[in-house]
Amino acid sequence: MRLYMVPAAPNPTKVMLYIAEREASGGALPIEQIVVNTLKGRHREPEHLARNPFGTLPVLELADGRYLLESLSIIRFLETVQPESALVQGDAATQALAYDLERTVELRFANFVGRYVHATNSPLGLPADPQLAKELLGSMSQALDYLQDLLADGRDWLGGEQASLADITLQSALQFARFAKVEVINNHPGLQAWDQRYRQRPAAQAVLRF
Ligand SMILES: N[C@@H](CCC(=O)N[C@@H](CS)C(=O)NCC(=O)O)C(=O)O
Repeated sequence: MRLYMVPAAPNPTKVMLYIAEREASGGALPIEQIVVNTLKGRHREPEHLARNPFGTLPVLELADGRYLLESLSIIRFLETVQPESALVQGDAATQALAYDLERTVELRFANFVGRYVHATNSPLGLPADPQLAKELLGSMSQALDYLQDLLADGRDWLGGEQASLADITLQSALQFARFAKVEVINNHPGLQAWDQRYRQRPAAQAVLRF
């Protein structure tokens, strides 16, 4: 299998951190990782569009040549195809809660961070939009309060004792903000502490560049 990705971009990082977490817990996944340089526009070239007509990353090429185009589907596939040491464990409700929390982080925070970065200090050179940036900061604040409240009982990770998909998605978004030198958790000391903790994990040390 091949993972087409680009370091520091949030959705590819989500899959890269997931793979590294699996490897750190002894579940090595045989996946070659290939960089598609978005800053040079390689994701818009025919070679990548043949894999994914939408031009986005990550893309996972399966052993039979088919492609998965969505980060969470890629993770779901890797959970299923090699279930020993899967990251999401437990009964149906526990597993559903893990995916639920990941979706909350993605849809109520990470999505806004991506747009906020491009509205303030876009790595792609997009024009700044201060009004939109202000609205996006407002949109992410409820999720930040919610995530910080989860940690208030002293747990290390968003879902409890074990780092989970939600932690991976949160860190992927925060790395993107650091990459663009944009601050999004400065009013949330509990999340800042979580951020320092997560970045010490072997998976984080192996994957994160910023
Ligand atoms: N929903 C997709 C989003 C993929 C996505 O938007 N990837 C970004 C990088 S984080 C990308 O490829 N952007 C380049 C573009 O849209 O042209 C996923 O979760 O994989």
